[in-house]
Amino acid sequence: MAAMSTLAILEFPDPRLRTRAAPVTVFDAALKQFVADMFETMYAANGVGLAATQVDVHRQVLVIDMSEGRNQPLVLINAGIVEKDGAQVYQEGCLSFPGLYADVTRALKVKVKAQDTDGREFLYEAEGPLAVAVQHEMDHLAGKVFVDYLSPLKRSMLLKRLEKQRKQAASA
Ligand code: GNR
Ligand code: NI
Repeated sequence: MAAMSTLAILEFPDPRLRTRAAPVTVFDAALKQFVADMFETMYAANGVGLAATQVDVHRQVLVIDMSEGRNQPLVLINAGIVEKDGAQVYQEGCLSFPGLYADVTRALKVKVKAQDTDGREFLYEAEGPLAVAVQHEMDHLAGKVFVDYLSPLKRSMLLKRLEKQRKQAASA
């Protein structure tokens, strides 16, 4: 395989984060290379997940690794939720909103149908934090971001904080 590289991550309010990803139809070496680059990018940024949308590739590819050892990579291609159950509140962050965190309510358990990099279909069940990550990444592929779930007041407070942090970073 060609050398891996890190990809640039789009940050809010980049309008490209609102793009809906199209299904993957070709399961070739270029797809495997892209998935490797997504993992490289996610690990370099200390993220637990990454959606292709965030690196400006509008195909239904997401990667997750929530393990302590950063050694349990999960890739879901063309993922669709087939079942969800319960509810949980979890404090979320996002690589496209550096430094921002907010509580979001999502399903506690999800069952998804997805494909691997060879196009083989499988079912994947997640619960708790892993289920949060799956839903967060699937949202990105639909052009949705976690602050969309907040009340207008909370969202505007959070986005003002992001602006302030950016100004401080720019003048430091
Ligand atoms: O790195 C990330 N951490 C995180 C924490 C709580 C809930 C969701 C996430 S996903 C995020 C990486 C990211 O932005 N993925 O899209
Ligand atoms: Ni995110």
